[in-house]
Amino acid sequence: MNHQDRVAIITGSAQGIGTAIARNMSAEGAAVVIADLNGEGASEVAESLPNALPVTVDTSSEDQVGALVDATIERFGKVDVLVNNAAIVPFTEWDDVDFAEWRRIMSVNLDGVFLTSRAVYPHMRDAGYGRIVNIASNAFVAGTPNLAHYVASKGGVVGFTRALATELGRYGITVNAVAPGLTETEGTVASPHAQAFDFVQSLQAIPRRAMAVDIAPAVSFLASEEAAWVTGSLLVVDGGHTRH
Ligand code: NAD
Ligand code: 4PL
Repeated sequence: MNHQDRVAIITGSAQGIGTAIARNMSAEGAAVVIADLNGEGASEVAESLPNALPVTVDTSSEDQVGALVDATIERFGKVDVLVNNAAIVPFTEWDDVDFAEWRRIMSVNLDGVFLTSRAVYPHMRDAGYGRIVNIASNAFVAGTPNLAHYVASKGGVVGFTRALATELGRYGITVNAVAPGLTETEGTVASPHAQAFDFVQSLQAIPRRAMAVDIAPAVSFLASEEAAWVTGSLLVVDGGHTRH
């Protein structure tokens, strides 16, 4: 896709799927903001790309999200694209999730999506143009085990995607979601999810392990000018695991 002269904020882009999205959109011409809790990792990714700004941010903090958008406007003058990728990917039996853990997942995975969307909105509205792409999960479709709080947070993301699409269509702003399946990233290989790759692969139509680069092109499409007539949708990118 063509992202020349576009400015994109990608949250959680210091590693994993977020980095793959940022690299892909950068290669297609976008100026990218590498926004992550891990500031050191964000700087490393940004240094490897042309026209990239690293920002240290906790997306569950309203103040820090405000500062992220201010820094983007100061450096690049606008924000065309917001990719809400930052999330915590837990692995916990549902009845071992205490309320503090439930809230922690919700605050990053769902509150964070609200806060960043709310903060970029006035800029996109005034420009009459915007693309918001939220990273959900096929675990929302499948009800995958050991992820109940995470699945609930991603269900919230899909619902918010639909509602926000309704609210923002009149301003030239589209809002869509991408649902990856189990994908090899720094996060999943370091977690109990690493044990599930072979089993999940046996459920997919395409029998190989998903990599972060497999997810990025779907995001790039929904973030493009050409995707203007697609809004409120959920694009499942999982090698045919759920066939949704
Ligand atoms: P990861 O854990 O490898 O990387 C996540 C990144 O987000 C890290 O750089 C981390 O520092 C950052 N982050 C976490 N909390 C943050 C916060 N509060 N503020 C800012 N940054 C924060 O994750 P991943 O596997 O690349 O997953 C990326 C996205 O894809 C997530 O939304 C995840 O739910 C989704 N997803 C992943 C898989 C998978 O199997 N990897 C499957 C479906 C959906
Ligand atoms: C099928 O989003 O969708 C494990 C970990 N397995 O985070 C996910 C599946 C995981 C998933 C996910």
